[in-house]
Amino acid sequence: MHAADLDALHLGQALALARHAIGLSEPNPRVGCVLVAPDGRQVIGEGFTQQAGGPHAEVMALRDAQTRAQSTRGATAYVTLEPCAHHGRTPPCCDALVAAGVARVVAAVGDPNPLVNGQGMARLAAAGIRAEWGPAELAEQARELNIGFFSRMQRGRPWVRMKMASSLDGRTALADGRSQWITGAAARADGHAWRARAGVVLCGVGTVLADDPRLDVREVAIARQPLRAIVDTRLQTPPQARLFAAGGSPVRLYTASADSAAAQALRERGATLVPCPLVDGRIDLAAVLADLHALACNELHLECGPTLAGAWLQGGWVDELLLYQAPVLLGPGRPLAQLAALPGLDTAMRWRFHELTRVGDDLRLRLRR
Ligand code: AOF
Ligand code: ZN
Repeated sequence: MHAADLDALHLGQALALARHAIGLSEPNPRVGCVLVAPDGRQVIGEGFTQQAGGPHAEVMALRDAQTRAQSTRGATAYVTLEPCAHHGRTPPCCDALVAAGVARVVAAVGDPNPLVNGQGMARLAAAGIRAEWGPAELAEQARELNIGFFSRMQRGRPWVRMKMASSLDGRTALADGRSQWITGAAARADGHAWRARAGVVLCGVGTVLADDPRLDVREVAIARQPLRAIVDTRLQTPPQARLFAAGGSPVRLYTASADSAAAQALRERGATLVPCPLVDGRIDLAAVLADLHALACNELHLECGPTLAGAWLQGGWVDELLLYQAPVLLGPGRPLAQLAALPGLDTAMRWRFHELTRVGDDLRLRLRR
């Protein structure tokens, strides 16, 4: 095998490791690291990012090499993100790689964190390490895996993914609101896996009143539950809602009326109330995103009814649609989103298919602008 193929192979292995950090490392990026002996072939250490505040991928891989009694002198480190050069909650990975005598580092993509951003590679080079970038297609995959982290660092807001489930004719429920179940069990479990990777799962008070959801992750094993958030302009969330059942993750309520008796009752149930400005009588979604950014949310997972879904869409805030479509026709029923009538087709909000997969008997469509 040629050296370039070996690089692609090992960086690919590092990327596979990085996927193990999904639902674990947030708000830190999902990063994987593979250490390879000077012969360029033997893998001597593997690691991926742990819980925030815990060790980064490189440190885990170096520890793994130690456990396997392998020398890291002259080794190559394949990392899916430029190693950090800053003192955050943990010391710089660059320093750990230098101290371990690593001769070469191949990174998939630069760290968009302004505290790192190029300085990691520069610091490695200054220490005499050959610091190189891997192949372009792996850069794209490493970036894609951390699309929320890149969004937070580069755009100052979370990546907004809206989950929906509909019939073939685009209905999310019968006219009377009944919606259990349009899609099958496999699609519902898949939806939970997407919840699990989010920093925050959000719905509107309409959904709370109609479905009394828990908004937690149940169908898949996870290391941490995402935060939960409700957009509730007039504070109609009942204090008895299942959201507040013991043992759940924190709940944030975005509201215009944070000082009423209702507010006090909800605070007593453990909710955090976030007063927000109104735009045309509705919570300003830009303020919601700003609050979630301040909480270091990388990926925001929306599961809204048609009114709130329409507001997110018409505000232009939705980066990705995650649409499960069941092979069923419902006739009259509720639409995916309440949208204003168009003056003509040329003004329609157009999406492109990003990924299409069959999940059980349903289709999973991922779309982006
Ligand atoms: C790496 N390897 O595996 C990850 C990195 O507060 P800290 O110390 O955990 O630092 C968090 C920052 O470190 C994070 O914002 C990102 O820039 C970088 N993440 N870096 O070298 C890793 N997860
Ligand atoms: Zn690091």
